[in-house]
Amino acid sequence: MSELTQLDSWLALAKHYDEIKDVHMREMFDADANRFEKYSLQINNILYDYSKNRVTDETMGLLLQLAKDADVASKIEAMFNGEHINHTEDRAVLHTALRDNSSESIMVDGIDVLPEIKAERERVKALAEKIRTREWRGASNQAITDVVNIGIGGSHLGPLMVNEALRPHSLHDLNVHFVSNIDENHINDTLEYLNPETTFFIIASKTFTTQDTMVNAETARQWFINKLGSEEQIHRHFSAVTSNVPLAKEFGIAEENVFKMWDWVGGRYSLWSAIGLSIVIAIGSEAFDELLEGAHDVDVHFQEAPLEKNIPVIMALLGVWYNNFFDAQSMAVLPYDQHLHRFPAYLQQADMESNGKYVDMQGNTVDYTTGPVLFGEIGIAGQHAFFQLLHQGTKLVPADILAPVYSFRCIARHHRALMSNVFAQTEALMRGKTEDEARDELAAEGLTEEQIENLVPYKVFPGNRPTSTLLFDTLDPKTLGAIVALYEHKIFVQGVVWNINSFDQWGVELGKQLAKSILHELNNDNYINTHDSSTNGLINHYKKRRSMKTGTEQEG
Ligand code: G6Q
Repeated sequence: MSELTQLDSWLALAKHYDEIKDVHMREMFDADANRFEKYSLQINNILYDYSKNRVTDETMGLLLQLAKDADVASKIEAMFNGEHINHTEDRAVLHTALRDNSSESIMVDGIDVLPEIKAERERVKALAEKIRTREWRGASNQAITDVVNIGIGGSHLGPLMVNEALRPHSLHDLNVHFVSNIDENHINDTLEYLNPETTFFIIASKTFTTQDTMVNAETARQWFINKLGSEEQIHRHFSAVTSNVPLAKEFGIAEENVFKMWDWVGGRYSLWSAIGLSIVIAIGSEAFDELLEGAHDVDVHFQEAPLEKNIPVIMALLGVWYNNFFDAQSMAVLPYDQHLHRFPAYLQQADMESNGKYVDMQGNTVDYTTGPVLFGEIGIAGQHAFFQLLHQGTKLVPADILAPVYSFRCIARHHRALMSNVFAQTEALMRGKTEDEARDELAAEGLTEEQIENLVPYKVFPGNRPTSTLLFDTLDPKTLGAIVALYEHKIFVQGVVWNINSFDQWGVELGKQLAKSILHELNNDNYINTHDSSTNGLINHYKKRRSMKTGTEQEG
């Protein structure tokens, strides 16, 4: 049995769960007029309301005791101190250093990394500003109108999410595109309308060996050369962000256009590094600094706030409460700000790649569940799609709701209607609708007794479905930086409680390995029998159908 499940606080939580599992949040709100004041916290202009969760003072006390027993405070210190907490890759985890403008030095393996971080950031800003101000000239002395970021996973989702989120803060006559899929449609659809003379590519790859990115990068390079008839101008149109500088140079990218990242920055935590080049080009250096500043404010809060007032810690503990005691398998992230439409996808990687693990820090199989299945969508869209299951399904799906007090243009008619939905959903999920309430409503509509009895079961909402709400003034760069950092640290704290390494990702390797060997098998039309019957069958069917199309397939 694991140490975790033997902790007094864990055992006490299990007992407490039995006592509280049938208590309705309606009763909790009725019993305590100060529930909102008690269970809400604020950082900068972000209000975190967690009062609509199935917790009491006793629950919170036990969860905080669990955090203490799991040594959360010293683990936080270890991360910020540059200890090699990513033990399977023997690396420090210091994305926080990338947004730290106040420390005098940050040591990693005996070296102060701050000067290098700052120098690299200045290089990124210098290039970005040249492109933004049109000083940077492309092949025929034209200014850049389109930037294409080629990357995948952590080298894609963060910059994409931020670029979408900060769209109102971006230059409107400079388009930023993202290509990640090795499916040729992605790059072809993107390049189709672009002019090579005004297009600038960023090859974003920490390793510079990722198949998807390298195949797309090569296609982009060929497209550029074919269109312009020579390789000469590549240095004006291609840049790279990587920790593998030699490979980027070998690809043909001029050294002055290669930006460095470090092994202590994990891919899914890298948007703060030069991987954010596309962000700086879009929103400019000052706004990028604000993004970093917002994240840094949260870093300071995370290090200094006592556990009971520490927002990422509370977010994490609530997740543990539902995951491990209520046996909730999933969690929903529901932004009500259109510009956060890629936030659920971004967070899905951040959370599921970090905490989707069954082996603990000592190499043992855990005997408790870890990271939830995270999904989400713009809240309003979700309301007309999967919210049915949230309200009346058989599964408990705790949800985070994110919403702005005012939107960018602030058209009151739109925004008030939007916000009425935010407040209504959290209330509906919490309160539900009782049988009596449903009956009264149907009676008021003039239905007969018989009609009412037939319909009532379907009109009841059990409620007691937890939501936490992040209500922020508006989605400016600083606020976005803070929101992202809150989630990064939440994920880390959960990893600490579950005693897993949130910073490696061995689970993505097996598929990659097999794809490599299968790729060789696809290079000819011979039928194969080296796999299980399903995989053989699928591959052979593909080869048969493909050969019927011979002549249309192109090598390249
Ligand atoms: C993130 C993962 C993974 C990685 C991609 C791209 O934490 O490590 O998503 O970011 O596989 O890797 P490269 O940047 O090396 O191409």
